[in-house]
Amino acid sequence: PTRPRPKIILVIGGPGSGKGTQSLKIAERYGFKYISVGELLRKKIHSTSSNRKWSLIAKIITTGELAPQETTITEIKQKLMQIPDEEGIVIDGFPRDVAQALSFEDQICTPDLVVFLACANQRLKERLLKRAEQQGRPDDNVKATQRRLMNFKQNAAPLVKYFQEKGLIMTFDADRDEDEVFYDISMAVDNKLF
Ligand code: UP5
Ligand code: MG
Repeated sequence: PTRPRPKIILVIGGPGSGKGTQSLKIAERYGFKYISVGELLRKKIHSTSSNRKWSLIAKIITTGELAPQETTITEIKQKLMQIPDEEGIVIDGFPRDVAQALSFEDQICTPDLVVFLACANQRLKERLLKRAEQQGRPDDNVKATQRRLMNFKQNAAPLVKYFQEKGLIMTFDADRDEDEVFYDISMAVDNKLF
């Protein structure tokens, strides 16, 4: 018998929409492997500090812009190769735009489900500000946060439309308590994937 195809869930949404929070809950409930693409890039930057290409990418990310698409996809591919075929996977924070979505499909696969966390801009700002006070990622400064929000605003509508036309996306109101958000996501995943 052929092996079961791994289930792949992509989680997208604005900065601070709860992608990390909800992806980890998905991973825990369904026993999926968790990949945060932002984290993947940040780790790579730390482990290759003297490398020219990666210092440039560090600068890009610190200002809130997107890393080059091919580099990002190469990193994702490498990570996926370490995961056994039969394991489900939840990918946090990818794709960021339609070009990346096309490239993912082309080079990797069609996802089984795209979870879109919809949240008001003002709420995103509040959450990022709060997190910046507690931990502070290099891109949690005021300027970079504005860029991240702007980029998201620019790219989100076409990206959501793209996945809508493929019947792959489900939108969740992420402007609620995180457990309420997850309850709805888990109902949807139960129905669509199991
Ligand atoms: N929080 C979460 N849910 C809440 C809720 N329901 N109610 C109240 N509070 C809630 O949550 C953010 C904060 O809000 C936390 O403090 C949390 O407790 C609270 P989190 O789950 O961290 O949200 P998330 O959407 O993951 O926010 P994050 O800041 O990580 O989003 P970004 O999209 O900015 O970050 P990411 O790591 O994905 O990307 C970072 C950068 O990497 C990008 O800007 C880009 O430069 C680069 N990148 C690429 O170039 N390409 C990629 O494909 C991916 C990343
Ligand atoms: Mg995150």
